[in-house]
Amino acid sequence: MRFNLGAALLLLGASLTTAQTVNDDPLDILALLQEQVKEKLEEDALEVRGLGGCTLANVAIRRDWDHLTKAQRRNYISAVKCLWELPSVDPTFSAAQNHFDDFVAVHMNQTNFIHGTANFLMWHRYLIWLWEQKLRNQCGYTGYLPYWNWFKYQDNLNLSPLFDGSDTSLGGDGHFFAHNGSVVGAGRIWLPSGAGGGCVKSGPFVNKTINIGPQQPAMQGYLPVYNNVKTLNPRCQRRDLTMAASTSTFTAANLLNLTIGPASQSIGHFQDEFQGPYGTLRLHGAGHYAMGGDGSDVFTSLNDPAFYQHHAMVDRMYWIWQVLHPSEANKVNGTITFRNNPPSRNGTIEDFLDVGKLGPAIKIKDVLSTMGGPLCYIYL
Ligand SMILES: [Cu+2]
Repeated sequence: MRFNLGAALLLLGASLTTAQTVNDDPLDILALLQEQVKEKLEEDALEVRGLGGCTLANVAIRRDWDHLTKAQRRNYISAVKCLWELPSVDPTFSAAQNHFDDFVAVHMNQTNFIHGTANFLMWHRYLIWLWEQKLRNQCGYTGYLPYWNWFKYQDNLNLSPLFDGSDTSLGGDGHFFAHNGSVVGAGRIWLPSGAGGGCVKSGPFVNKTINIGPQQPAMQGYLPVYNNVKTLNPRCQRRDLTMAASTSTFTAANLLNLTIGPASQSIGHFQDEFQGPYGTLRLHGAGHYAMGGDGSDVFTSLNDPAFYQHHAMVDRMYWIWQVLHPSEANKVNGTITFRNNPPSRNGTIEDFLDVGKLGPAIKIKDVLSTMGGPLCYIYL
């Protein structure tokens, strides 16, 4: 990464002035960023924030999956299973067999209006918050949404407590399925196959049936059915843990660029770099393609339950960036269609986030702060 890291770090002052380099462990950099964020939040706490009475004393804390106890992981897993037992709430989703499927269907319907758009970060923030609320309010989950820390185990995801296939993971790799890798980055990047690609072999969801999609899986040989939310396609959930995506992308250079480097200078730069300029692979995409299989489908990646841990990490990066860049934190950039295709108007903070029957449509400006409006959480 060729940018002046020293200069970027000087701007931040305090705990990041000991210049980090692209050769450092990204976990160490993340710890310093987190420390910086904590200091800023404590300074800000002296001011009146938001209307919801959210303070550092009562804020919910979202944690690394690896830092949950096994009992907490089991609690989360059983709440996810509970969501499959709840009925679908939208009769127009005739393929949805349960409430888990509703989330897949809402995302599928919205795909072209929530990716490569002004609302990408906020729409996904709101969706995963609703997921967290449902797990807590309807399914007995007592914690908050755990995230997948991308910067650990990226060289061997099989060792990650999230993907190790144990009964306290979200399932392991898929059975071997011979295929010719994945095509990503607008068709310009080929990722070689991992050791999986078939049905998830082990873990708590091994007998789970998914019902919607696939529509556009990046994994070769996994044929889309070009369906919609009305086409029932019951099948197993597939995964192909793909270290070619995680090792190459979950790097110190990408982390620094996004949080304090050139890509951090404006919301436009930040979100474009996060999703990957046309024909590139960056952090958001890498999580999806590292999961492979169902998780690699831009329309229906929510069929992989680890979608929510991936997007919690996306949201954590957004949150870190917002706290560190307050002059840009409340802005949006871009239009309301996927990479402005077809051409459309600019998005604004007055735009509504449409999540169908999963929850009320609320305005972007109401989710810009994780401690104002209806939201009240931070990451640790
Ligand atoms: Cu999405």
